[in-house]
Parts: sequence; C-alpha cells; structure tokens
Amino acid sequence: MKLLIKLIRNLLGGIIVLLDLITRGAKKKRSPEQQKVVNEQVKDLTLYHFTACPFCTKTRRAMYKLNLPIEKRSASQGSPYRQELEVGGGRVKVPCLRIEKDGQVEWMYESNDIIRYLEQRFA
Ligand SMILES: N[C@@H](CCC(=O)N[C@@H](CS)C(=O)NCC(=O)O)C(=O)O
Repeated sequence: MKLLIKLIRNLLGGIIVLLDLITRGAKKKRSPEQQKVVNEQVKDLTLYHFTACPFCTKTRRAMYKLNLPIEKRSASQGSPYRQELEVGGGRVKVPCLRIEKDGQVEWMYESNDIIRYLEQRFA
C-alpha cells in the first residue's frame, strides 16, 4: 500500500514536472552585465529539493522565470545532500533554500516564503 502511494505520488509529480516544462514560457531578460551580477549573487544560494515534489516544481519554476541559476541539490533518499539538509536546516523537508550572507547561514523552508524572497530580491 505504501509503495502504491509512493508510485502514484511520483507519477503525479512527474506529470507536474512535465506540465511545468511545457508551460514555463520565457525567462526574465537582463542585460549581460546585469545577468553577470545576478549570477554572482546567486552563488550564495542553494536549493534543496526533490525532482517530483510539486512545491519544489513551483519554486524551480519561479527560479527559472526570474532567470536565477541557483545550484540545486537533491535531498532524495541516498543523496549525500539529504544529511546536509537535515543537519544544517534541522529537518528533511523540501524545498529549502540555503542562504549565505555575511558568513551567516539561513535555511528557508516553505515554497511561498522562498518565492517571495526571490521575487523581492531579483524581480
Ligand atoms: N508547505 C510546504 C510543503 C512542503 C512539503 O510538504 N514537502 C514535502 C515533499 S513534497 C516534504 O518535504 N515532506 C517531508 C516532510 O515534511 O518531512 C511548502 O510549501 O514548501
């Protein structure tokens, strides 16, 4: 039963990923100079995610739309980043954005909070 639920969840997640790919549209356009600055700024950000999680898809979609090449780390079973997320952030829940600023690290959970943060900073 657990396996069936997992299978259905992954299938639905896959469909959502596919729909996102088909409908995501254009990225935000910046001048090459502006994009270079943004590319540098996002080096302090890392997204921990699962491929087939709808909340992660929503967050990745916002990152794509805002043209933010943020490093993504899979937190699925078996990935070394899973433990990194658990130890650093306190729990294995995705999406989670790791924000490094002035030597301080913040682990931001909740897709809506992450998207709001990215839009306020980069839109
Ligand atoms: N309200 C959260 C929901 C996130 C969520 O439920 N993520 C699932 C994967 S789809 C998860 O990490 N579950 C593991 C857990 O909650 O321990 C958001 O919008 O980010």
